Amino acid sequence: MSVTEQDVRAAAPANTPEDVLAWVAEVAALTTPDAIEFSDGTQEEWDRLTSLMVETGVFTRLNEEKRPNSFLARSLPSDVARVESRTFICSEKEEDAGPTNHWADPVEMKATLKEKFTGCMKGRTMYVIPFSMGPLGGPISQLGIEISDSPYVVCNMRIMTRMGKEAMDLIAEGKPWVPAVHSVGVPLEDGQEDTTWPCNDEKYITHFPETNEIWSFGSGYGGNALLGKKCFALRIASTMAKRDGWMAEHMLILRLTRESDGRQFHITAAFPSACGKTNLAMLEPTIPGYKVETVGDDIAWMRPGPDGRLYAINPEAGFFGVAPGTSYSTNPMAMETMKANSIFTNVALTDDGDVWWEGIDGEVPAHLIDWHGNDWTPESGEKAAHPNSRFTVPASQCPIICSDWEAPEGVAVDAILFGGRRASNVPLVAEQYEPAHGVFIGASVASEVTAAATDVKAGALRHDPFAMLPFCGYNMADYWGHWLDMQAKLGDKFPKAYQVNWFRKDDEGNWLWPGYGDNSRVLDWIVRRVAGEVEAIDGVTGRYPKFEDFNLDGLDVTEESWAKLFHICPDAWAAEMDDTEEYFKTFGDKVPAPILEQLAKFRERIAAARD
Ligand code: GTP
Ligand code: SPV
Ligand code: MN
Repeated sequence: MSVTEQDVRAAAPANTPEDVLAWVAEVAALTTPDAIEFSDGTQEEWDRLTSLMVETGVFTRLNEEKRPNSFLARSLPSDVARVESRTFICSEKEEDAGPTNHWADPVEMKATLKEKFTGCMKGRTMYVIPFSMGPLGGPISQLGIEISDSPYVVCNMRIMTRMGKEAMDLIAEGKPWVPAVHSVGVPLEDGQEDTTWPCNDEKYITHFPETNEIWSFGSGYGGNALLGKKCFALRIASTMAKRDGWMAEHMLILRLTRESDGRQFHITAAFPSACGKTNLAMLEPTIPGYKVETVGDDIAWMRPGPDGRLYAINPEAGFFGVAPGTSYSTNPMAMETMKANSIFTNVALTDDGDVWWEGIDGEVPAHLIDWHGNDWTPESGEKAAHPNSRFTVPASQCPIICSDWEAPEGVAVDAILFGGRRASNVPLVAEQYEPAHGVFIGASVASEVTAAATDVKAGALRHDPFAMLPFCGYNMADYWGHWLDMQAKLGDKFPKAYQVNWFRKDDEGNWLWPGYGDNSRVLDWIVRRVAGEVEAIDGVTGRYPKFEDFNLDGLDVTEESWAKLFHICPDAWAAEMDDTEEYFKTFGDKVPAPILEQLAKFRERIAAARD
C-alpha cells in the first residue's frame, strides 16, 4: 500500500503548513512510497537511521573507540561524483542557461521527470527533510524541503544543513522555501531485495530557476543528492542572487587575525572542485603572528551590509570534503574535525575498523578493504580509496571554527581570491588593477580537471570561471555582468580580487611552491596590501609582491625559484589570451564590454613586456 494524503497528514508535525502538506501529498501520489517520515533532526532519528543502515548493509559502523558514532558507506562505481553531463538548467529561454550549462525546456523536462518519478519510491520510505541553509532565521539564510527516498541522504543532510523541527517551524511562520525532490530511482517490487547503494544508470539533476524547484533522479552521491548544497545553495541561489542583488559563490570563508594589532581580515576564495578550498579554510600558518579561523569551506552567500561592505555567511553546517590527500601534515584541523560523528563515503576500511585513504598519515597497511568492498594489499596496484571519496563532518567539530561562523549577518569580506590548478603560466599571486580587472581574473580562470565530476577528463585544462562552471544557474556572461553591477553598487568598499596559484611546477614537474600552511605567506602579503602597508609591482597579469616584502623566512625559496614562481612568458600569455577571446566568443554579445576592455588592456601589457 502506498502513502495516501491521510498518511501524509498523520506523519507531519502538527504545525506543517497546508502548502507543504499539499506538495508532499502530490509527490507521494506520483512516487508511491510505502511509508513516509518527516525528519526532525534529533539524535534519536540519527541513531535509528544509522542503525537501520548498518542492519541493511548500507553503513559499516566504524570502530567505536577510534571513530565513535561514525560510519562508512560504499557507492557503486557508476555513482561516485557529480555528473555534469546530466545536470540541467531548465529556464524558459535557452539563452538564460547559456552555453556553459545543459539546457532543457522546462515543460519537456517536467514531462520526462513525471515519467521517471512515477512509482519510483515503491517499496521505500519517503523522507521529508526541512532544512535551513545558513543560521536558522538569519537575514541571509534560506529554507528548503528535500523529499528523498534515501536514509543516507537524511543523515548527510543532518550534518550539512540545519535540518528538522526548527526549519519546519520557520516554514510554518510563512517564510519562503525551496522544494527539492530526490530519488535514487530504484523502485522495489514486492519481495525484491534492496542493494546497499541503489542508483539508476539514467540520471537527471534538474533545476527550474524561474520557479526555484529542484528535481534529482538516479544518483545517491554528494552534490547530486544532497540538494541543499550545489543545487540550492549555488545553482538556484545564484539565480535568486542575481534577481535580488546578492551573490552565491563557490568560495571558502576564513578569518585571519593579526596578533600584533588584533586586526581581523576576512578572506573568501573561489577554487574549482578539489583544488584546495578545504585546505585553505583550515590553514595552519607556518609564519608567526597570525591566527586562522574557519567560517566555511565550499559555499559563500554574500550581501551588502548596512555599512555598504560585503558580508558573507557559510550556508552549510558541515564539510563534505575530499578524503585522499588529507592528513595531519596537509590538513590537521580537518583530521581533528572527523574524529567522531562522521560519515565516510568510498574510503578504505582498515582491519581494526577505521578509515584509510591515499595520502593519510602513517605506513600503508598490509591489508585493507577497498572502496569496492574487496580485499586490498599494497600490491593490488589500484587505489584503495576512490579519488573523490569524501568525509561528511559537522563544522562545529572543527577546532578552529570561527566564533562568528554562525553570525546571522555574516562577516565583512576584505579580499577575494581566485585560483585553480595551473602547472604553468599563472604566478603565485597577483592583485587586480581595478575592479573590472578583478572580474576579468575570475572570468578567465582555467584549471586542471579533478575527480570531483565523473564525466570530464581529469587533468585536462578547462575554463572554470569563478570556479562556478558547474554551479552557475544562469548565463555565465550575465553572471559576470552581475559581478560588475555589485562592484558598481559597493564602489571602493567592494573587496579587491587576487589571483593565486599554489600549483605551478618547474620543468621537471616539481611543485615550485610548498603550499598548504605556507600559503599563509601569501595571505600575509594580501592583508598587508589590504591594509595599505606594502607596495606592489605592476606586471602583466596584475600587481606582484616585491621579493623583499614577502615573508620567506625559514623557506627554501631562493631568488631564482621566486623568479620562476612569477615568471611571465609573453608568448604563452598571448596564446592564453587568444584562447580566452575564443572562449568569450562562445557567449556572443552577452560578454560585458568592461571584460572585453580588460582583455585589450591585458594584451597591451603583454606587448609592453616584450619591449
Ligand atoms: P570541493 O569540495 O570539491 O569543492 O573542493 P575543495 O576545493 O574544498 O578541495 P580540497 O581542499 O579538498 O582539495 C584538496 C586537493 O587540493 C588535494 O589534492 C590537495 O593535495 C590539493 N591541495 C590543497 N592545497 C594545496 C597546496 O597548497 N598545494 C598543493 N600542491 N596542493 C594542494
Ligand atoms: C564539488 O564538487 O565542488 C563539491 C562536492 O564540493 S559535491 O558536493 O559532490 O558537488
Ligand atoms: Mn565544491
